[in-house]
Parts: sequence; C-alpha cells; structure tokens
Amino acid sequence: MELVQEEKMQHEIDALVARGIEEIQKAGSLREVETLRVQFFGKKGSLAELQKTLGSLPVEERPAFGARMNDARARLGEVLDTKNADLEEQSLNVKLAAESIDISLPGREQREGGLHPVSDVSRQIFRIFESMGFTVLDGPELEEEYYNFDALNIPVHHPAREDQDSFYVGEGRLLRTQTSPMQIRTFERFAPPLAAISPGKCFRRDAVDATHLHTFHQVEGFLVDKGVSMADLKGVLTTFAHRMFGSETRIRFRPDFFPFVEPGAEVAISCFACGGKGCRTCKQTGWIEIGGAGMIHPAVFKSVGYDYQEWSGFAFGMGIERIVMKKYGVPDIRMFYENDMRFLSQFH
Ligand code: FA5
Repeated sequence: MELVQEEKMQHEIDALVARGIEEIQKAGSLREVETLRVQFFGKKGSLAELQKTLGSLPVEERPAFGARMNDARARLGEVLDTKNADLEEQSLNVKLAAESIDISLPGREQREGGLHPVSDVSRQIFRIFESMGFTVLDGPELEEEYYNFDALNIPVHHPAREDQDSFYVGEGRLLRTQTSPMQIRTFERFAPPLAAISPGKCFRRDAVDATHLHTFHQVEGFLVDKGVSMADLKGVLTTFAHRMFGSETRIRFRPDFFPFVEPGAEVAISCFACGGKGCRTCKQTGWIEIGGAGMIHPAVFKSVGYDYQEWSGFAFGMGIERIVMKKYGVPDIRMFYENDMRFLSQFH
C-alpha cells in the first residue's frame, strides 16, 4: 500500500517535470518562458499545488517527498534558465546580423554644404553697410497696398499697380513688388535721424529671362537726417561699389523716375569685366545698372508725419541677384535657382 502511494507520488512529480520540460522547450520567446516560470514556480503554480499533497502523506515519507520535489524544482529551474539564455542569445544574434557593419567598405563622403551665392553676397552687403552705420531691418513679404504703393506716392492709376505686374492676394494685400515699403514701415516706427538697409524677397509677374525672375531679392537703403544731399547718396553708394566690386569701380547716376524720390536716378557701375571700355557683359556700354535711388520725396515724409522742412534723406534699391551676377560674371539669373550642384559648388 505504502509502495503504491510512493510510486504514484513519484509518477506525478515525473509527469509534471516531463510536461514542464516539453512546454519550456516549445517556448518561442522570453515572454513565454517567463509565463511558464510563473505557471510552475508561482504561488499558485503547479509545483505549489503538488507540494500541498505533502500534508496527506505519512510523516516518515515526507522527507523523501520533499527531496524529490526539490529535484523537480532544480530540474525545471535549470531548463527554464537554459531556455532563457538560448533565446537571449538568439535575439542578440538576430540584432547583430541586422546591424552588422562591414568595416572593409570605404566610408561615405560627408559633403560639406555652403552658403548659396545670393545669401553669401547678402551678408557681404550687410557688413559693408553696417560698417557705415546702417542698421539691418527685416520686413514682411506679404504687404499691404498702402505700404507698397499709396504711401510711396504711387497713385492708383500708376501702371506698377496693375494686375499683370503684381501678385494680389485680396483684401488690399499683395506680395511686395519692391523693398521700398520698408521705408514707410521704418519711418512710422522710428523718429529721425536714422539709417537702415532692408533686404528681402520681392515678387513681380515679370516674364522670366536671363535677367528677370518672378521672385528675386532686393536691398533697400535709406538715411534721414538734417541737410542730407545727393552727394551723401553718391558717397555711400561709391563706398559700397568699391568694397563690393573693387576700388577702381566708378559709379554713374542718370536721371530716372520713381514716384517716391525727387530727384530720382538710375545707378550704374563701371563694368568690372572690361573696366568701362565696352564688352559682352555690359552690352558694349561700359556700364552696368544695379538699381534706383534718389532724394526721398516730400510726399513720403508727409505720409509718415516727418517735417520735410526739417528733415531730408536719400533712398536706394538694388537687385541682389544682379549684384551677384556682376560680381562673379554669372551670365543667366535663372542659374541661381536651378539647384545644379555643378554651378552652386563653384561658390564654396
Ligand atoms: C525699384 O524697385 C525701386 N524700389 C528702387 C528704388 C528704391 C528707387 C529707392 C529709388 C529709391 P526697379 O524696379 O528698377 O526699382 O528695381 C530695382 C532693381 O531690382 C533693378 O535694378 C534690378 O536689379 C532688380 N529687379 C527688378 N526686377 C527684377 C526681376 N524681375 N528679376 C530680378 N531682379 C529684378
């Protein structure tokens, strides 16, 4: 009778161990192994359940039962640990295979970027004017008609306001066609004397060709003080031209019309390519136009509440892409925005 019970008990323990080993071997993930560990070793696990039968055994058989249970625990624990280690190694191998680096391959070249020529020359422009005491101001690209035209003494019937020249977005606003509205915005905010430049994008519905884009950059400059004259304007622009294009560069003013200046001038520099003799770059004229300029019109001062009897000033506006073209001999303005690395990397 005793023997039968002992055998039955031994059989149950062996069956539990066998079942445990089979299940553990089948486990496909570390999580499954952990679940099995709880199933067997947990407070309410299979081993704990079997342990409860201890109470039903005669006292003298209890030590032998305890020893067998310990063996079963040790065996299952060992199988669980081995499986755990195997799975950990497997997942590490998968990871290593996926992340393997072939150190015999040549490295990938890290190409260093550089400033776009228009940004680079813009910074040179800032430095030159800052050294003459001008502040750099930023202005909105989406502008009100009032600032782009009315306050600049450009009346409603002026051709520059026509739909075919400008990008209107409704509600009296448009993409600014020039940086000149920054004169008004600045005069409204600050009292004279002042000197500032304001660079940025401008937009016009111009037909795109070798010297025109629909989106281009201008830099506006203006100075207001007492007793300012055309001579000051010419001095400032000559200094700029010398620093930007070389000290042999000459500057030429010819009468031109802009409603917000009086007198107004077209500003040209002597051709840097031929020194003024005439060549392909300057279309045989010896001169290259870079922008417009003039003495600020009393109507502009009136619109911002400056006393035009007391204050006088000059303003100029230049195309930045055109300056870069002149400086580096770029034959076509469209090249700046075609993103051709063979062209752009020449400036780095
Ligand atoms: C003006 O825009 C005036 N606001 C300049 C000015 C400022 C005059 C202050 C007096 C006082 P204009 O339309 O000429 O003027 O343009 C000035 C410069 O911008 C041109 O000389 C040219 O260099 C550049 N520019 C004009 N249109 C384009 C275009 N479609 N693509 C590239 N550059 C352009």
